[in-house]
This record gives sequence, C-alpha cells and structure tokens, in this order.
Amino acid sequence: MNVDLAGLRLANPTMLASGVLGYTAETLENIAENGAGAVVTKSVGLKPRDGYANPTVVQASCGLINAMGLPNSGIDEFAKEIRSAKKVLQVPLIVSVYGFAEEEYATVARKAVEAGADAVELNVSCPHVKETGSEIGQNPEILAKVVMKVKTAVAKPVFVKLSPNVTDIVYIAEAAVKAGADGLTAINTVRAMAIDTETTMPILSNKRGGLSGPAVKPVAIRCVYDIYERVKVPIIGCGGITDWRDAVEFFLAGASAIQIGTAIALKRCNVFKTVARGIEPYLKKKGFESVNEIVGLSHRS
Ligand code: RRO
Repeated sequence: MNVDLAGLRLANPTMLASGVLGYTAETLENIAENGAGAVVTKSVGLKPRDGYANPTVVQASCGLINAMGLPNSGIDEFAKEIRSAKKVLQVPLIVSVYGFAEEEYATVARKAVEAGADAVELNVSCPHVKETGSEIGQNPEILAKVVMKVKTAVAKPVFVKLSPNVTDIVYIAEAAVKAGADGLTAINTVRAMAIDTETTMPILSNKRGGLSGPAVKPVAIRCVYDIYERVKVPIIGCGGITDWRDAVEFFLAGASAIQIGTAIALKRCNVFKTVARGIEPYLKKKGFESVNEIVGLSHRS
C-alpha cells in the first residue's frame, strides 16, 4: 500500500483533501489517526480572511455545493498550527497555499515549509474567489510563473491542484509540469449553484459555489485519465471518492494516490481506513502486489 509521491512516502494512498477539517493541528491529527496516509490543510494565504457570510454550504442531490470564500487565519498565525501538527503527526503534512500574485504564493509556501510543511499544494483552482484560484489556474502563462516562483522559494515537493472549470485541463496540466510542478491534484470543485424555490433566491450568500462529492466523480476520473496520457509526474485523484471501488477507479485512470474530502461530511472520518482496507483485498484477489501496479492500468490497449 506504500506510495511515493515525488519523494513523499505515504504508508497508504489515501489523503485528506484540502478544505475539510484541515484548519487545526488537532483535526489533522484526528484524520491521520483515522488512517489517512497524508493530510492537506485548508488553503492559507498571506493575510487573514473572514470568508463569505452564511450560508456557505448547501447539500445537492449527490454532493455538496460550497462557497466558503477562503476563510483562513493567514500564514503567520497558521504557522503555529503547522508547528504543532508536525510535533504529533506520523504522516506527511501538505500545506495548501493560495495567493493573489506569484510573490504571495512564494512567500506563503516558504513560510509554510519553514514551519515544517513536507510539501505544498498550490490552490490555483478555487472556483469562486476573484483574482486567485481560477484566474490563475485557467491561464497557463500566469500559472507557470506562480509554479516557477514557488519552486525557487522552497526545496520541498510542489503539487498543483487543477480546476475542472477549463476548456482543456491537459493543456493547463502540461503548463504546470513544464514550469516544475512535482505532482498534480485533479480536481477542485465544479462551478455550481442552487436556488431555493420558496425564497426564489440563490441559497449560497455568494450565489455561485463549487460542487464536490459523488456527482463530480466521473468528471474527475475523465480529468485524471486525460492528464495521465500526457504527463509523467504523479497525479493525485480527488473528487467524489466515498469507498474503495472509487479509489481503485482513480488508480486505474492514472492516479498514484487519492484525496477524500466530502465523504468525511457525508460519511465519517474513518472513511480513510475503510477505503484502504478495501483496496488491499482487491489487489490480492487480482494478483497484484502493490497499488503502483494498477496505476494507469486502464490505458493499456
Ligand atoms: O474556500 C472555498 O470557498 C473553496 C476553495 Br479555497 C476551493 O479551492 N474550492 C472550493 O470549492 N471552495
């Protein structure tokens, strides 16, 4: 069940996705104790942000739509959580970083690594916060500058979390890898909204949000499959994984590891253990000796 992600050793291929319970050392430790092979924090920027007013989350038929608006305490305050988390965590700690300019990404990433982050994941794909996220992740030139700047600022693996809200995710993935990304996370949430038929108004205070959960899994599988055909760096699959079969589907598409987020809200924290425990017998039954042997297996002709 061991996997190697650009030099990061994971005891099993399940990871906590950014945005869910990744705010404090305690919750990160709790997720690791529940079996996650690595944890990713909520995205953190240079300065504190309140995020949007409630409602920030609404349940859809097959998932959740959120528009949190990047609430975070800012890297200087959050560095304390990183340091505390590093004292207790037995698994790699990846800090999700956002910025409004390439220098900001680099400064936050450097401070995160100085505080103990084992890697950073660049959030260039938040679907609804202006001037960060998608504006960067939809533009290959700006994205390349961000990645290059961060790569010169830190000596730890740099992962880039991609948006599905683009015409061609492969084109963006290739730009990130060419600029030096050590791995790619696919995908962030899909732009979505919900309207209340009683009030006749959009439910989220921000109106538009990002859809996650089982509804987006087929979209995420297609993204991983397409990216795998064109890039050599490890891909971390993310989007709608709730059980071991979902995870296996992502490996077969080309993911080397998977992230779980919404299933924690819809199911329970022990989803990491149940997913990992399901993968092992599947590998055995099929005659494989490791997860690595099935990464990208669906691409063979
Ligand atoms: O905080 C958010 O509203 C948010 C972020 Br940063 C993100 O990357 N994806 C998302 O669905 N919500």
